[in-house]
Amino acid sequence: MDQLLSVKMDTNQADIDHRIHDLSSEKQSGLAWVKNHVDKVNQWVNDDGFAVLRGLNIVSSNQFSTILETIFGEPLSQYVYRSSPRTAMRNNIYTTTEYHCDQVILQHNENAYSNKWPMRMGFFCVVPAKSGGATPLADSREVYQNLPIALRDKFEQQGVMYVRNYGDIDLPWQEVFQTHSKHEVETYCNANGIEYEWHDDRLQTRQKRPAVAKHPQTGEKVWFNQAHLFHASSIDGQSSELMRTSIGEERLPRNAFYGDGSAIEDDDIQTINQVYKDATFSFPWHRNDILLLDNMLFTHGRQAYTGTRKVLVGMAKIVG
Ligand SMILES: O=C(O)CCC(=O)C(=O)O
Repeated sequence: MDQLLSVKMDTNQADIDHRIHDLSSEKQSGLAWVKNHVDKVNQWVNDDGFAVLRGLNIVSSNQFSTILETIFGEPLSQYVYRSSPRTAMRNNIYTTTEYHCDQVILQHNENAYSNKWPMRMGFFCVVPAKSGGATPLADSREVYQNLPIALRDKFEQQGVMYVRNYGDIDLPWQEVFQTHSKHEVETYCNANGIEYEWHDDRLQTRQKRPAVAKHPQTGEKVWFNQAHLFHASSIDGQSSELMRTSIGEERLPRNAFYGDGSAIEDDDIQTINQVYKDATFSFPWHRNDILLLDNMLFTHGRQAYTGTRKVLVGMAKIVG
């Protein structure tokens, strides 16, 4: 156990303000400041679960990349088994998920559907949206604590089975696995506990993962899965019902079941989404803000927005 135990539930405005570090009066470049304060910045993230560095002088995504590597060490270099469209920039930096601006991205811990995930994430606001477009956060311990116990227990006992069908609707397998070789896909799946089935050029994968994890430093339980994001009922608006009836639950681009393959009720997903909603808080992005995140303690998402918005992301400290 360590200092993270001091983070309390129900994050309020004062807690958020306390984690926004205004560095605009610093005379050095952003990179020089970070190089001189690596321990302090890591301590902020360790103590508080996230930190916003505001007002640093950063001029490029390359500088952001170096800043992130200076703080967190070796970055994730190739984002394999991804679940959303994003563009790779230089030096291990990616755009955040490129969904249409009118779409909300539900809260999630990055890669919580996988057996490998980054412990640390860094977001960099190049251009804030005209309106909306925050990256809301929620405490995964709070989500775990606030779920109805019977539902939580069922998930905890069963785990989650993620079923993905790659192709026309969702990302093609070549993009998800970052290769055009079926053999390489199979090698990745075999090494990572993913079952796979080819139907000519179409691929279906299944992976069973726990729904709850223990934070390696604090020992606290966190709700750590993406059942609500993968579940058929989460497909956008009216298309949900149409796709479920026309394609069938098994062939949807993505879906989530209990670990034994049985269905998760729509109402239970709604309950989970409500608990996330109640735990979610946000701060408005300023140009050049850097958000540093413990990906197991806090989920992130995205509000809908207007205007041109550009937020980049890098990941590090891969575990699993
Ligand atoms: O654009 C953002 O702020 C976050 C998007 C997101 O959830 C992601 O890329 O995983």
